[in-house]
Amino acid sequence: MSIEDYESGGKLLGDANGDGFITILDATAIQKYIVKIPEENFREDLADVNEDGEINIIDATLVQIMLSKA
Ligand SMILES: [Ca+2]
Ligand SMILES: [Ca+2]
Repeated sequence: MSIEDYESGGKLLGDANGDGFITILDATAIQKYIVKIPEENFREDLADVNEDGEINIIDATLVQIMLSKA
């Protein structure tokens, strides 16, 4: 997905740091969130990639899978 998708209202799931792109930084942001290291601009709604209501290592792994397919 592109920044245009994001701005048109589509949620860019996985964009945990809210910069409009899915990168390894988003997986890192989720991992930091899990161990309770504060992350600036962390987007809890976007970090829950599988939308199960919890932010955990599965979501970080899903971001990494998205990256590996890109
Ligand atoms: Ca991002
Ligand atoms: Ca989740």
